[in-house]
Amino acid sequence: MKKLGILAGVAGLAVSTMLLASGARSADDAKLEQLKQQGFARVAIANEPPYTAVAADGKVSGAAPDVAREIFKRLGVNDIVASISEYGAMIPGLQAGRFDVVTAGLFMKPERCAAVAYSEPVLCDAEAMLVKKGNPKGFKSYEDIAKDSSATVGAPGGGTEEKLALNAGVPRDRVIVVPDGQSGLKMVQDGRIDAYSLPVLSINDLMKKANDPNLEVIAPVQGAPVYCDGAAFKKGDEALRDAYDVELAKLKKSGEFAKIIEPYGFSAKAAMSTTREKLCAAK
Ligand code: 6CS
Repeated sequence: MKKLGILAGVAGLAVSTMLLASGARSADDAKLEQLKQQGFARVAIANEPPYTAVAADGKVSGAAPDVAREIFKRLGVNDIVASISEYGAMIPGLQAGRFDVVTAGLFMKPERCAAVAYSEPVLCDAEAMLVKKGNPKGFKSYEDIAKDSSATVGAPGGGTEEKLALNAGVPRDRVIVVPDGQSGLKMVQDGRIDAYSLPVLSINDLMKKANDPNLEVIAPVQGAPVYCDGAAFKKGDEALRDAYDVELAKLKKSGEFAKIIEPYGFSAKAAMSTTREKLCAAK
């Protein structure tokens, strides 16, 4: 048995030596080393301003990618390359290795926390609904929509608002999956849905750009929690997540975190006043 132990020790030493030679401090850092070699981190986004945005020339911005770009730069990963994904496809895509991390405003909830390795909180927001001017059906909550058998609400597929509406008792056939903000806006304007639900800052961004006096924002949606996202890493990449968190904490402490997210309308204080542990435990 002693001989086996010596052999295992020698093999382990060989692996560590190879990794140390490559600059990794441990086998766990292999993912970070791989991203450094790759020269970029592949991030999943939704193109939902001000969380995430892709300009006509392909430039990626938004509070979540901007924080990620800065942190990866400090980790020695020079850039990020973004892919647009539906919220409901982000975690499966991460688990399948299509992305290295989700930086999209993917809100922390227990079921998601069980599926990915979240960073500490980054972007926090309440929920909102876009309705016709005057709020003709008097919506204040998802329960109000559930109670009105003629009412329909649009929301992102696999998104938090879809789940909130279903959990509030809105039947499946009255919760309409909407692919993106522009479609949701148009569907409300055309009367094809009675309400379109996204986080407050996303709805406000749509409203501002639409400049349509026949629309109204209901915010916050009564009874809906304030959520916060984090960067979501694949289970098994906790060492990369931990390295990300070290740099995120430095950004928060130095005030640079606020400088990045607050011009988009987000509150640094809100993200700094809670933790992944609390958000992942929230009912
Ligand atoms: O985390 C989510 O599911 C939600 N987050 C954002 C930023 N927009 C909509 C989405 O449903």
